Amino acid sequence: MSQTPESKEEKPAPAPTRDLSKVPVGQEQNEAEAGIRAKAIEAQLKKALNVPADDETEPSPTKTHAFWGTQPVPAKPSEQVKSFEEAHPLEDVEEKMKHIRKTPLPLPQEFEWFNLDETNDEQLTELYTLLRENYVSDSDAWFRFAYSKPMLKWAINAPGTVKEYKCGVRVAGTSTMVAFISAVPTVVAVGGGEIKAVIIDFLCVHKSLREKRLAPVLIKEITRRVNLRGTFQAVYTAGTVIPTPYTAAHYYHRSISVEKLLDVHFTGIPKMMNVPRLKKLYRVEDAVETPGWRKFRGGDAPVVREKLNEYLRSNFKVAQLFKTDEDVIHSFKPRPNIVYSFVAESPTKDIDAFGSFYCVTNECPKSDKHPSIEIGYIYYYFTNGRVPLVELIGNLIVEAKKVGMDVVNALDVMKNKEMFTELKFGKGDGTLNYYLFNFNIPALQPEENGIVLI
Ligand code: MYA
Repeated sequence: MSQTPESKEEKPAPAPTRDLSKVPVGQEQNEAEAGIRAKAIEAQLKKALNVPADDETEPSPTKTHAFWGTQPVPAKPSEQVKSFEEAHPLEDVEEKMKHIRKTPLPLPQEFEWFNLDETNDEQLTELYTLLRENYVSDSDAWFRFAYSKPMLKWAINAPGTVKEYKCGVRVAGTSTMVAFISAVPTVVAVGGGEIKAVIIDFLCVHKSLREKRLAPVLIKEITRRVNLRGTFQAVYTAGTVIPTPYTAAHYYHRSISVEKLLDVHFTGIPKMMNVPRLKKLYRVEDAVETPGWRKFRGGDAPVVREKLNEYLRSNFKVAQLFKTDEDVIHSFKPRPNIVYSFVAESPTKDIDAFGSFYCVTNECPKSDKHPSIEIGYIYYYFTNGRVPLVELIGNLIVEAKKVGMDVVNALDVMKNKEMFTELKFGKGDGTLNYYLFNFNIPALQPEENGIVLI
């Protein structure tokens, strides 16, 4: 089956990505509440970071990235190596070890560091609220991510993570959280080798504290904490372009709840189309027909781990690896409204294919018809060929509809491009940049990238 001209014409409305660069930065009412002395704080943050205060700064072309210019990342694309044989860390670990600061970076006196305890509901609610009100939305504010509390708990609590990796900043002596960054340990296959790394996620600064150089303090502090535990590389994604992405992936969207997506302006009606025709186009089967298709179970972990790692290693130049069964169970054991995973078993009980998606609610503050839409994101998968990729992802769309997803999103990473046309995914306008910290690798095409972050 090929994509119809009508669906090609469909132009999805801006979908949420991690790009916050377009969102207005406000000095809002909470500023007064938090008792923020903006200018003084900015100066103190700059001092903590060793960034000169404005009045001390000489205009200079190198100021473009006052922070990133000091970090172990390629400053620009021309500094990226050209082949994996040349791939290398940018900082010498032994040298670095000698200079790791033992105490947290100083914060302005109004604020203090704290390690978020996600088992404490009050603290989890603080994180949920911070992110809901200050994390990522699209440029027109039609959509904003609202990671649920159970989703956050799952995402920041991968095996091997430690309390210092859930790094919060709050107003001193209160529970008011104003910033956050998290790390979870992982292993990344790079070229033929592997590196121990952390995934950095959920960097967020309250809107009232934006552009005061707090983000670099958070990044330096999490780097310090991760270094102290003997890890010197990280992987992360952002909508924003900073020095220097190793690839840039694009979002594709597969409509399920056609009318709802139109109502909230997630999609529009393409020329020569009407609602009944769109509904017919995007109709989804009620059940999966692949023989042996069933939910992933904990007992599948050893086989899924082995086959998934092999698939990721052999098909992509950079990929996340799952080193233990515990990692696989944590990442893929089905959890309602968080993550769903399935396998296709052969008659001889071999696992021939595996697929998963995770769920994020997107609130629609401007819609008077629907408060939110549910988005399923294609996550990790493998198939040995008995179940073609189109069938595997098609099955995930059926499962996504069964659990109430309104749309399925996928990046053009892994082999996803091979199924977009047949499964009627349309290109959105979101771009997600991928980065490695302290490891210089060549620039890649998105389809050479085997990493999907939450
Ligand atoms: S991506 C999601 C990021 N979060 C959001 O988009 C949520 C909404 N936005 C905000 O909360 C703020 O705008 C943020 C910036 C916090 C993003 N990644 O404090 P500032 C640089 C890295 O004055 P603010 C995710 O979670 C910017 O270029 N750097 O700015 C992965 C400038 O540096 P330079 C960023 O707007 C995060 C400096 O910050 C980002 O108030 C991976 C300005 O600081 C960004 N997304 O706050 C983090 N946006 O002058 C890196 C701006 O040099 C991890 N900047 O251009 C690195 C690995 C660390 C661990 C290593 C272990 C070994």
